[in-house]
Amino acid sequence: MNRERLIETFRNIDVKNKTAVELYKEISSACMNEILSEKQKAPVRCAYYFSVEYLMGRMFFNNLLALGILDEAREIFAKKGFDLNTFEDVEDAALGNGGLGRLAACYLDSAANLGYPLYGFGIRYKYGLFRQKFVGGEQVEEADDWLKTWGDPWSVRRSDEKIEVHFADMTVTAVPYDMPIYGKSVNILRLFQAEGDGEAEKISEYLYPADDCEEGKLLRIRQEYFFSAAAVGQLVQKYVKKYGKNFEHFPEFHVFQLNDTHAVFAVAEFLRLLTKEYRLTLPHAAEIAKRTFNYTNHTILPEALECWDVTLVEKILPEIAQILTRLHILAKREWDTCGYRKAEIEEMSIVRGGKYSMANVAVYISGRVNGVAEIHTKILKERLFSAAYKHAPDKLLNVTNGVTQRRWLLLCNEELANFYDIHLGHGWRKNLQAISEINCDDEELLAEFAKIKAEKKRQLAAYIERKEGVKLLENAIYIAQVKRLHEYKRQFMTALAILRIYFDLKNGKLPDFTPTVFIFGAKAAGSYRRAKEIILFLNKIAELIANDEDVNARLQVVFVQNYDVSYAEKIVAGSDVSLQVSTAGFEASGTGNMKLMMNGAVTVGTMDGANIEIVEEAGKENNYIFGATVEEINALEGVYDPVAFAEEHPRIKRVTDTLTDGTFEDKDGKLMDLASSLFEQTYNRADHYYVLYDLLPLVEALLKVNEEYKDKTLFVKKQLKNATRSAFFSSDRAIKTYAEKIWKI
Ligand code: 26Q
Repeated sequence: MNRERLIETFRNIDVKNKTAVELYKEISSACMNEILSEKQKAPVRCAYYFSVEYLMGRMFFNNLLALGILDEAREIFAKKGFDLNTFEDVEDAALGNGGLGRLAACYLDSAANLGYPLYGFGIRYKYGLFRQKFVGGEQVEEADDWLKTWGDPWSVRRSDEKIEVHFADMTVTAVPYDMPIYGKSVNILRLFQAEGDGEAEKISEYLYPADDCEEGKLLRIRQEYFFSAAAVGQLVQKYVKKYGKNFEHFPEFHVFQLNDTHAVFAVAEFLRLLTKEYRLTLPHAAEIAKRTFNYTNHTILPEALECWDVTLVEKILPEIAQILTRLHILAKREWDTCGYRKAEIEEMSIVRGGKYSMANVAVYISGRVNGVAEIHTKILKERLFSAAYKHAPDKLLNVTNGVTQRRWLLLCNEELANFYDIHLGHGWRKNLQAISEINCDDEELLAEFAKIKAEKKRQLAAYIERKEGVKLLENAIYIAQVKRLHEYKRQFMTALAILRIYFDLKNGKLPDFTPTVFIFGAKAAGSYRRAKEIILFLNKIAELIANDEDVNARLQVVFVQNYDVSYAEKIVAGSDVSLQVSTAGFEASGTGNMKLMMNGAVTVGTMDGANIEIVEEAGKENNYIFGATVEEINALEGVYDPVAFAEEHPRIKRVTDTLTDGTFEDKDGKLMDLASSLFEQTYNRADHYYVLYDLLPLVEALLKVNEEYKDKTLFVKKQLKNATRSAFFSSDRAIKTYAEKIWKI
């Protein structure tokens, strides 16, 4: 890319009489021209990332940063009287639900920046993750028409590379849109759009807003097969053109990474092509697939493990169903000859109870299967995939997640980046590990860091005031819990903890309480009733506290609307404390925890997911760990009685009573339902996620934070320790691990 030429183009752009949208398109196109002019050596061996979600966020600032031209562009346009920050209104590319989709985006960023040939495949949804509004405290969803206003200047439509995908009842054209990912190498995210008659186009219309829960099966299967088949079809076609029909060498040039089971149909399509079109035997084709595919698991929640009815798949994809059933028989035969026990074979089977277990397909065919944090991988080995692990221990490995410091530090916290520049030079920008050399005992550095945090908090408060019309308390501790809304993430427990603190404040039990603001951001899947009730409950608590003169100068709750990547950028930079309070064993990793840490928030968290590794790096003494461990949770199973537990603990009962005693208006019984989730067997056991069990320990941890925060130097030191010990959680480290241990690229 020719920097001088791009700067010249910027200088020549006339800003007068142009709308922001016109300017956005013009500047973006100028950058795209440079990016696309880059000559790429075609690498021999490439990795391909198959993901049904990519939560890219806003591309503009990220791309200008990658081009090394962001500061200069700001200056050039400022001189012309145009503030580039205007583009903070550009909509996010929100083609993902949460962690798994954002992880894919971070990984693409890191691979390009490190020069690894990693290409992404996915779906170009017309509507991304819904936009969220609150009406009367309740979530209302609106379609995310993300292309409408600002368009998509960062992608190129490639009609010349379209490919047909066949279903029993329709044929769909998959048209690629290529989004270059600029770095040391220019990689590509290829998203397919479904075209054809009305029914066909529906396939790429909506992102499934279901996080960890099963719904809308038929369309979901169509989506998964649609992009998997398009991607595999193209790669196989290109290979045959170049190297002929001997597939022996296919795995030397291709390595596939399945981002959870959502693209497991790629396995079936690959086998279908090799057997039906190129006449290989199934065992032979499977042997080649085994050298090509790998699988990352992101969740152990049973309701999120994809199992598709055999009859359903047979109906729209008969050949694929046939392949999967034959694969089932082949795998069984293999396990039989290798002496697997009957129970093990049952556990690992591809067809189970009339359904295809997509995870079992993935585990059988993959060379490597990985979990996303140490504890999660351990659970995969001991529970979910124990039989596979016993017979092939090397198949399972851990790659702890990471986040890109380019978006989650350089872009969102320029002030902290400058601080590192001043004290370390620029080396840390290429090798994040260098930030650990900051001396956290140096009082001047602590004072500087404290100033930066204060500034980021001020910016966050201004942003929230603009977006929500709520003025945050000043000189308060900012505590953030931002993530998808789910029972296992226990926003509900935080709500009850806040009520506990509220009552203690009212009763005069906390005379020295430091003012505290709880900031929540979360979307609930549209069909997830209980998650929506938790949002309502939190909004009611926010209102109760805001209207109570006794406490509202010391305690505040704000639930921001439409939490997304861009909102996250503000919140992670402007928070003091990161809440990561999932029931131990349930959060595979978490990545928001890493983003907040990187920006110097201390963690109040359970020993779950990557929290464990976070406190290993930053020191337990610099964080606030509380609650039951996985072992303790396991021991409670069948013994724990939440009704008795609440009776024994009046401090708990007082707050759970608010759900039913008229503290809040509850005409339609939504809060009543929340109470039922704690005390009655519903679709889960009573208090399935041990909300009450960990509640008082959470309150204690929060009060400890509140106390320690008063000693500014002590607290800031903890924060700086966290920020400067976060290098391990860079996605650069994670991608290097994938490249070395799995992809061999
Ligand atoms: C399943 C069946 C049918 C329809 C949809 C789904 C479905 C959709 C989305 C299942 C799971 C998801 C998303 C899972 C996810 O985001 N998991 C998160 O992945 C992160 C990256 O590894 C982890 O950090 C989080 O801990 C994990 O929750």
